[in-house]
Amino acid sequence: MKIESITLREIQMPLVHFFETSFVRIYSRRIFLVSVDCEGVRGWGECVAGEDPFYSSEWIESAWPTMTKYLAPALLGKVVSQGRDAVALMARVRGHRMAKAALENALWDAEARAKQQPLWKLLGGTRTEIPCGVSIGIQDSHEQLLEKIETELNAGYRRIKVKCKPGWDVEVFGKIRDRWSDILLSCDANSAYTLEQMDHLKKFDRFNLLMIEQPLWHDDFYFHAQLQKKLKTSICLDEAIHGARDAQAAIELGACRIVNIKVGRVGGFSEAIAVHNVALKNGIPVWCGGMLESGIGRSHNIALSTLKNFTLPGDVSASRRYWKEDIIEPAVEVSAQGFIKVPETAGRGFKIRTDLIEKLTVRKKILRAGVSSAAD
Ligand code: OSB
Ligand code: MG
Repeated sequence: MKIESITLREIQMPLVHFFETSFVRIYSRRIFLVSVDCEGVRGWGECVAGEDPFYSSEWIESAWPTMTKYLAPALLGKVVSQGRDAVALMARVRGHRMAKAALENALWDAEARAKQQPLWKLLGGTRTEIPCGVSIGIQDSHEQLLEKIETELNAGYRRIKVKCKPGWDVEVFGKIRDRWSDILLSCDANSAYTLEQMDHLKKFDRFNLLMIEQPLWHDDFYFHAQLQKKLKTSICLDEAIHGARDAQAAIELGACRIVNIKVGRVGGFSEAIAVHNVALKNGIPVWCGGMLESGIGRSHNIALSTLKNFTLPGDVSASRRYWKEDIIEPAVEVSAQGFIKVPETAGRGFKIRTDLIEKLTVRKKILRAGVSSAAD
């Protein structure tokens, strides 16, 4: 596949309901899409960087120029036989994993199309349906949160994860457990606590949580390992795991018993598979995290979730929970039993709604092999 051109776009999509974590509340997503054209085959990828550098140092305004100035030029004009080849071509750039992932994944998407194979098979997946959970943000009131949980349980979701922070934690868990004593329940702190709050964090053990996700600093394993020794509840790392070596180090240190894999956070499908394999070898279950993706990133998350060690329900849920209209067809749907059926068709398995994307586009740049472009 010769990489002839790369198109970058920003589309803006309002969320059906605001999403609040311990670090920000957002009402709308600025979504960064890339498409790569390789001799008549087009692959799509989504850069999951946020609106602000709050979840990670990467954000949409760092990803865009990194892509135009370094990553796209490293790929344009090159001939690759598989998506995986993008990794070496972009290796000179340090970090910027979400930007790299968008391009690498777009090439896997193209490769699957070119080989007339489902993307998930190309990734080495085996599952025909994937179990789904939901991530529920911090709400304006406890009542509003309980109502949301009820709606999602009625829709069939198999695990409820609630965002938490000091002041929105044990009281909330208590109210949830009073009403639903035996559902699979977990929490995600997005680094809202420090080790000084050890005694407080120990209270989480009363609620039979499946896990507590990234309670401490975003870049730490060492102190998570100290905390894990004192907690009955399993720690799951999200922010701190940037690749397979991190996963191995964290697991060997005892910093977590579960790993959240986000393909953007680790830099693309190749590294996501490597993290999955390290966890599998060490008997650590994984699940697929989400970044409020449009249908393109969502379809890639579905494909990734078909790998063997994705044994826990992920944060991959129906399009309608986020968007009035998704940019893929059909939209992602979840069965009444809480599963997404994995598409059997070649490629990502969902069609792109090109007209809708065009309508939502607020910024677009086409980069071609052999044509140098001024940075913007
Ligand atoms: O920590 O998992 C997280 C969204 C944005 C940033 C970080 C996180 C999240 C989510 C949303 O929890 C999961 C989803 O896409 O539904
Ligand atoms: Mg998380």
